[in-house]
Amino acid sequence: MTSHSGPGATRRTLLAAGVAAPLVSVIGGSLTQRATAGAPSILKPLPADRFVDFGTNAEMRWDSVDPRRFLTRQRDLFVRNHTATPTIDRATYALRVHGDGLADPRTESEAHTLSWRDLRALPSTTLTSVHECTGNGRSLFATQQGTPANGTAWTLGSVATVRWEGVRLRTVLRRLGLSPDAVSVQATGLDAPYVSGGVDHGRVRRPFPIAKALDDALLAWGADGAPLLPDHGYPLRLVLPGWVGIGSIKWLGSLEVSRRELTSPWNTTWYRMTGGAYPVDAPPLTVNPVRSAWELPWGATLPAGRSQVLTGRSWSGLAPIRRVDVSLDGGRTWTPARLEDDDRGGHGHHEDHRHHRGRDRGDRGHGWTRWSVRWRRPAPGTTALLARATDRAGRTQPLVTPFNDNGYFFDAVVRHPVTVS
Ligand SMILES: Nc1nc2c(c(=O)[nH]1)N[C@H]1C(S)=C(S)[C@@H](COP(=O)(O)O)O[C@H]1N2
Ligand SMILES: [Mo]
Repeated sequence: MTSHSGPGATRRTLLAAGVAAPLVSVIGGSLTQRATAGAPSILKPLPADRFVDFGTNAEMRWDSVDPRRFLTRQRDLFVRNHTATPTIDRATYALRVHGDGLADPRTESEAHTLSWRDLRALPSTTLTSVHECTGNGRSLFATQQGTPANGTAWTLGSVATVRWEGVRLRTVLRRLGLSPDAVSVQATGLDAPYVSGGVDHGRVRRPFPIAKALDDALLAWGADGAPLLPDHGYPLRLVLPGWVGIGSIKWLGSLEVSRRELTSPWNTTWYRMTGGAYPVDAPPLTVNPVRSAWELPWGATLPAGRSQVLTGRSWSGLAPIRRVDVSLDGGRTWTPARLEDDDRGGHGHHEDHRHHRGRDRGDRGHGWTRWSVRWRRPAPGTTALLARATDRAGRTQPLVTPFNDNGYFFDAVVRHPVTVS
């Protein structure tokens, strides 16, 4: 980065040099909360042919997915809001970074502030990742296993594959200067404090290990070649590829870097396994499991006696998908599906070289894998379609997911009902 005059030049210069004098904190004037009664939590259109609207959350309808399109467009992306989408002005926005895990420790009031221009002056990269809510598939605990769980009754539509654009978090941390003793980073959103059951839990925030920060964490300002939509974190969100969606904090306001383990209710109370057969000290959830979905309406009607191609997708937070087995007769017989995407599980990595600079080649991540199967002249009747995926790390979908109170990680093979007539 070079030093030049104009707003933000001082911070850029300091970032480049890896040293920084205390900067006066400027934030707060940039944020307008939509606190008005009746104001929508989600701002983008949610047409009924593409979304199931749960109020503060909305899931993508799998029957609206175009089998020819690999990436999910932002307009089609599910929304999960604990609060309501805030309106943030990029001109006065700043990301604050503080904590004793910095080489030059900073208290909260002494935080480094990075303006939009500071951030955009950093080397940009692209990264394709599976973006998924921890509770995806939750309603199947009730409908398939007879044990209802607490929370939004998603079917399988709180998942996407997104090609994000932004700057690696490690780039930012290294330029600011990191202590070798740093162990934990806490990301906090600028949306309103989360109030539930009369308790104010403070702003949505979740800590994650420094190893993830230095591996593939991204500060994203765009997706599919456009700025983030307000509902998806404008102007800046964190992306923790492959990890539970709650880790990818939207409307990112601050990062605390610490020499001790940080906590928040989002890793001590929620987003860990409770109830069922789980121990009381089950660890916070991190990497998403393996799951699959058919690109069909739930209870679809399909034509009898006609040969037809059925499509779907499988994904894993850990690794690309290696194989997918499908059953067209409720699980009696199985056949391998034909995989449409290459073994990196994505097409994004050879689409775009414009953003690649220096040693960062971009797109180390992976997306989901599309697949298809030909159904030859099915006989009339009702049956269930099943898909069972295995990822390159060797993880396979189970037939039953052990119950937990909040319905996280439903990864069992789903029985998708269809009628042939
Ligand atoms: N600030 C903030 N970040 C957040 C949330 C939130 O409510 N507030 N929800 C989280 C959850 S639970 C998920 S699954 C993802 C959803 O991201 P999306 O709405 O862009 O799809 O954002 C995460 N980041
Ligand atoms: Mo989530």
